[in-house]
This record gives sequence, C-alpha cells and structure tokens, in this order.
Amino acid sequence: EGTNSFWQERTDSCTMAGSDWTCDVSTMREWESPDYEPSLPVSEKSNPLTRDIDRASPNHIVRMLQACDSQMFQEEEGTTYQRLLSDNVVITMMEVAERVELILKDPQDSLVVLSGCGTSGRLAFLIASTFNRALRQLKQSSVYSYTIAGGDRALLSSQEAPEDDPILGMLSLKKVCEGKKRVLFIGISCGLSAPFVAGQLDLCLQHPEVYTPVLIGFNPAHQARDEPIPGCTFTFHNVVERMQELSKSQMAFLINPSVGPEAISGSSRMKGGSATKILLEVIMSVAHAAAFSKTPITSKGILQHLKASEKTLDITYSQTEGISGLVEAAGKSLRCGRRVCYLGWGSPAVLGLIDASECNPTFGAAFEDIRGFVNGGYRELNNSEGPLNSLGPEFCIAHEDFVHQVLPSLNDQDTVLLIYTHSDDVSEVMKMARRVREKTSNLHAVYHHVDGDTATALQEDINKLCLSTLKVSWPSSASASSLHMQWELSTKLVLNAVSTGAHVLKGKIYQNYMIDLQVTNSKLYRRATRLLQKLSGRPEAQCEETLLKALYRVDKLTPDITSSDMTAHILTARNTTKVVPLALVCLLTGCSLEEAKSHLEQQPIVREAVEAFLT
Ligand code: S6P
Repeated sequence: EGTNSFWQERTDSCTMAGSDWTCDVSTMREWESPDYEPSLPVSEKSNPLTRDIDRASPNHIVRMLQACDSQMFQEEEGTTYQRLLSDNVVITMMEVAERVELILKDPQDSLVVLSGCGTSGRLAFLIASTFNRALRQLKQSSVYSYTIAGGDRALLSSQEAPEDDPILGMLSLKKVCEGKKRVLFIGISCGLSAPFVAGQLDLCLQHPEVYTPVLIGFNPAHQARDEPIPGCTFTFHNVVERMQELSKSQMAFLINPSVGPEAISGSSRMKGGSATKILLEVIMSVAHAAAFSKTPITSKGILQHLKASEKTLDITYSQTEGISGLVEAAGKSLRCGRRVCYLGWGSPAVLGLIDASECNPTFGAAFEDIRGFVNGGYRELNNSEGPLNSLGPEFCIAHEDFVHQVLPSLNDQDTVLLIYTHSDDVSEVMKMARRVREKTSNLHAVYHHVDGDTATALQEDINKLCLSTLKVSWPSSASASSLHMQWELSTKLVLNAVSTGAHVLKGKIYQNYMIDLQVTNSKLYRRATRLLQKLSGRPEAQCEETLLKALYRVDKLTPDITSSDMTAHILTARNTTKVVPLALVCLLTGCSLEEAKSHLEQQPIVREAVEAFLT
C-alpha cells in the first residue's frame, strides 16, 4: 500500500510540469529545519526546491538550479547552520590566508597542498595550477601542489574506489611533501566523508611539527561521517573532533559552511564544487595580495571577494533563456543516443573537461556521451603526470583528438558547444567553428567578454555559424586574474546546468535522485541502500539484500556473498550496470531479477518501467 501511495503522490505532482515554476522563501529555507530529513547530513539531503526537477521543462530546470545555487549565499538565520558569509567562516578564511601568506613570503622548504577525491580533487588541481601560474608570472617559485585520489587519471575519469583508501591518501601526501619542513595541507571533502582525505588529515595531526591541516567541507562538524574505515582506528568524525580541539589554538582549521542540499541529491560536484572553488580562490587571492601588493588581509576584503562571486552567479543566471536552450539541445542529443562535445580555449575549457568527466559517475553515462576538449591539450592542462593519451581514447583531450576521433562521425543530432573568451585567438575559434559546421548545424557558443567590448567582424561571423551564442558580459573594472576566475565559475555553472539538465531530460533522474548510480565506493553503496529504502518503503536489511542480489545477479544470496565485506561488493559493482534500478524494480514489484531485467530493457526510464509494471 505504501508503494502505491508513493507512486500516486508522484502522479499528482505532474501538474507542476505545465504550471509556472516559482520558489518561495519557505521552500528555500525548508532544508534548514531540524525536522527535515534529520538522519542525513546536509550534503546528502534532497533539496525541496528540485523535488520535481525530473518533470520540469528546460527553463524550469535552469531556474531551479539558479535557486539552489543562490542558497550558497543565504545569510545565517538563527543558529542552525553557519553559512559562507558567517563571521566564523570569514574569520577562519582570514587565518588560513595568513598561513598561506607566510609561506608565500618565505617559500623555502614549504608547500601548500590541496587535495580531494573526484570533483574535490579536480578543483584542488585547478586551484593549485591557477595560483602557481600567478606565481610564475611574478617570477616567484611555485608553492602549490595537489593530490587527487587515483592520481592524474582521476582528473579526467571516474576513479571512485581510491576515495575509500586512507593509506593511499597518506602515502600520496607524504610523497608530494618529501623534504619539506612546513606544509599547509588543505583537504577538501564536501561531505566530510572521504577516507582518502581522512588518512591525510590524520598524518598531519600526527606530525604537527611539519603539517598544519585545513579541512574544507559543507556539513556541520557533528555530521562528519562516523562509519568505521577498514584498517583504521579512526573515522572521519574522529579526525574532525581532533581538528576542532586544535583549532582553538590555530593548529588546525575547519572551514565548513552549509550551502544547502544539492539540486541532484548528493551531487557535490555542483554546489560543493562551486563553493570549494569560491572559498579557496578567495583565500589564495587575498594571501597573494598581502604577500605581493601589501594589501592587508581583512574580513572586509574577504567579504568583498565573496560578494563578487555572488555577482558571478547573478551575471551567469541572467542568461536563463540561453542556458535553457543549451540544456534543451544537449538533452535532445542524449535522448537519441547522440553526443555532446565541449570545445574550449584557455582555463574555462578545463571546466569543460571536469564537467564531462563527472557524467560517468553521476549519471552512469558513457564517456562518449559528453566529452570535453581543450585547445592545447595536456600543454594547457599542465598536470603533474604529463600527457595521459596512452591510457586510452577517453584521455585524449586536445582539439586535434576531437578532429580525428569525433568530428568525422558528427551529425545534426550531436550538440557541439564552443567555449571561449575575448582573450582567446578568435581566428582559431572561427576555424574550428567552420569545420564543425560542415558536419552539424547544431553548434552553439558560450562567449565571455568584458563590458563595452564591441564584437569584431570575425566574432559576428562565428555567431552566424552558431545556432545560439550565450554572450556573458563582465565588468571591465575586474583585474585579469579575477576575470579568469569569474569566467571559470560561470562556465562551471553553465556546463553543470547543461549536463545535469540534459540527463534529467534523458530520464535519468527520479524526483531529484539519481537512481542509476554506480555503487563503486562506500559512500555510494550507502547512498544506494538509503535510496532503495526511501523509494520502496522497505526495511534497510531487505533493501541491502536486494541491492546485493542485483549486484551479483542472483535471485538467492550465497554464503560466499553474505560473508564478503563491502570492499568486495564495490569491486564487483565496477563491472555491473543498472544495479540500483534493478533492485528497485524487484523491491517494488516482487518480480525476479530476470523479469526486472527484461522490463528495464523494454523501458530504460526507471520511473516509467515501474509505473508500467504496476499498472
Ligand atoms: C560528486 C562527484 C564525486 C565527489 C567525490 C568526493 O558529484 O561525482 O566524485 O566529488 O565523491 O566527494 P567529497 O564529499 O569527499 O568531496
């Protein structure tokens, strides 16, 4: 009965698709109530704003994402959660910036290491690269380094398993810090959950004479993950508690504002990633200004930078129509099994690589579905392990690779998106636009320029070749470096909207949950079990059992399976598909795995498969 009323509820809310979507203040703040999904940390809660995103139009999808993103900058109300603009957060940002400044002024034997898993690691890389480049321009030596779970291949592809490995984290940190006497370690884990980062923080706590640990995440400290880590005596939560104690004497720092639940539940690549980028860029920018242009680090300065990021959101989302058009085009391509390509120039292009790489773990997409390419390939990326082409086609990221691997097979059903700025070589963009146009008319552009800059004849020609151009104008008063960071954040928001929206339109999302998630690490395994519980209303034990049956493709669990640990299950999950949708169909209908499978083959959109089965 529970099941039926659940599906009934879904049908009732269909009307929303035809109505105009608006959001009121109470929906914006609903997640903050202590009664709202109390067992879940903020980063895993479902966002009330996007409950019906699965049935929304492209325009509504974009407006929902805008509303979700704007939650990042909501003021603190009451004492439930500290926010990005809260005093405590700003003060800790100042303290960390002062530590960075010290290292910048005396870089000998010192290092600032940024680290994380998945998107958090990719942003660690991006930010380390940006500020090392700034140092090179000032003829200063580099002080930034990064580690990412799974190494550089994880910059471009999903490597979810190393996230569970605290020893790997610890060893990779030791390796980059060899010979250093002073290290400021910045660990990023949006959910305060990744064992890889916990292992690194633990190393720092054990060697305070060298390491000062900083943790960036978006849950309150008490919501840090408290699940035992195999082979370790500590949990993430223990590490956070130790850091809290040390933070009183500024021997450790915790920056963990809440930014509200993600638009797609748990998809921390979105707000988690954006907030990481904003926080760290503000910290590094004010530290650089203090070290090299004698601008003291003040809370006012930090707040000004944060407000500038909020403005970046406003400027980007003032183009709702244009972004919706891109979402629609990309959605159409994915729905008919065709592809979306981001072809970019300069650092915004790297955001294209990152966005594309996240579609596999987030939506179970194939690497061909959404791909990113950057002009200059690995030369532009400048990652520490160098070119990775030999690892396979998904690691081929240069425009030449696009021309050889993808261009010949393109047609009008594929969407190609050019991403460039007024500081790029527009004749190069034109050349590429012409080549693409020979194969598909479905060509679009995202173009960043500064106010007052008039379009050249060449730019007009590019616009004519494109079906649509999203022209984003930025204030000419901004410095070159802050302009680049704004372009990057803006590109991130647009592309996150495109890839998320397109997968929503493809039918990959149920309410605001990704059902077809891959169960390739412990966080995702727990999320999958919880999702099955929520959607089927069945007890946890039954849901986990059904999950395992779907994962091992058996109708009865063998003693071998039941006696294996989660690590073994996760390894098996790497080679199986549709695990959670199959389990859900079995749970809701009581059918066998074979029946569920044939059902999903006929109707790959899970919601419709189950609805068809029930009626
Ligand atoms: C999430 C993304 C994941 C996460 C990774 C790290 O959208 O696909 O790869 O970035 O799991 O998460 P966290 O919470 O440690 O930053």
